[in-house]
Amino acid sequence: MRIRLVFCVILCFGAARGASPIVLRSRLIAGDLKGGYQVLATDLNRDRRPDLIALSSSSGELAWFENPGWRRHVIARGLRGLINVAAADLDGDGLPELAVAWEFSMRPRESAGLIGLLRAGHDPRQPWSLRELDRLPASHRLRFATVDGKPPGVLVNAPLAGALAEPPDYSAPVPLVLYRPATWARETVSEELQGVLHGLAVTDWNNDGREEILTASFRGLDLFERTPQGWRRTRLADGNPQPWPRSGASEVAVGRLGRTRFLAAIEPWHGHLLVVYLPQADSWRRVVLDDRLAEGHALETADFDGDRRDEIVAGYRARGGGLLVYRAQDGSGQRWEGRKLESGAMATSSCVVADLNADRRPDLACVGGAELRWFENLTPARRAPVAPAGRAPSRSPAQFSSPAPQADRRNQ
Ligand SMILES: [Ca+2]
Ligand SMILES: [Ca+2]
Ligand SMILES: [Ca+2]
Ligand SMILES: [Ca+2]
Repeated sequence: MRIRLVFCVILCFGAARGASPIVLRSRLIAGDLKGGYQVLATDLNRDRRPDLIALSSSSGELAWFENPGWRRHVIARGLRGLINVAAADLDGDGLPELAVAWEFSMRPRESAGLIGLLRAGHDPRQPWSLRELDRLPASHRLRFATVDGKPPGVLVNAPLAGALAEPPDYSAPVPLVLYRPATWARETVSEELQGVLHGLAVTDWNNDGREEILTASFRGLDLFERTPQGWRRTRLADGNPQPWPRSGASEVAVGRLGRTRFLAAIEPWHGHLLVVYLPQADSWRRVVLDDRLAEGHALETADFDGDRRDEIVAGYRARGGGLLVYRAQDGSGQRWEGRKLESGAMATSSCVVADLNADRRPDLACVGGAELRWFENLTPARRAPVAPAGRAPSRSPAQFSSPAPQADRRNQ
């Protein structure tokens, strides 16, 4: 299903059908990044307001921007092939430590895949100290996950592909590993995936208080759950039905429509499709929302208008780039309306949702190319639909809390 896109300087949709308009006002934080690749929200000055970390691949610079005012401080620079960062407060002092991956290459044989830990000194505005933890070729996505139910959890590392894999097919098993902060010894979660593993997300999938791992790869969407017998993999969906290497998925995110969970995906690798998966019996029904992304790379879900239905944010990098927000037209999730948020000016690589203006409602920040922007959520509060009898309401705007001091782990 191809959807019609409507351009707005300020995102304003829903007005035509009488719903509260969504207003996400774009504000430029930095316009001089070199290869802006990832944005992360976490509190780095202990004021309980999330600050923003921007990772620039071309310059190998990690900088943080102090909220509000967005004053810039360099954490580290000159990290060649810098590709990912994740935050967790490992020592409980209220200030996150940062795991980073650098020496990345799209050719795993040429990638040392360094993993390191950055710690602030007594002033986080000064450069941080870096300690190397591991080398695993093509290390690419890092997330902290409370797989045992206790913070700060473990560090999950998903390399892009196996050490001996060669483009364009990358036909080799790709490892999924983790490190426990006590020793940082590498543990294998799985070697069952193959090809390119591009998307990594963590979520408490089964509501047991422990986080599970979701991946998006040439094989599709997979769930990894820790059991007494070890890690168990479940294939949730095959992703794009085209042949390898156009198979599978590139990004994955979890959203909710009331109490109904859905999955959002960008397919295939760096793909042109935005897809949602809706639950049906024991499987997931695939609905293509848009086929006009160009190198889709950023994916987030958040309830911006407070109707207890998550919207989907998708960003792409090629053809000048773009950033879109999609809203479900009803609780079934079968019909969505998408609008452009940035009119092609931003080659979006990564977005993150966090309450950046301390009004207890989600805002958005995105990075790509030279730009880091935040989008202030100025949407009027919208009455949530009445939940069916016996069903508890999902998260409301008033319940939305900032991720400080822990990082917002979604879609880094
Ligand atoms: Ca702060
Ligand atoms: Ca700390
Ligand atoms: Ca909503
Ligand atoms: Ca807010």
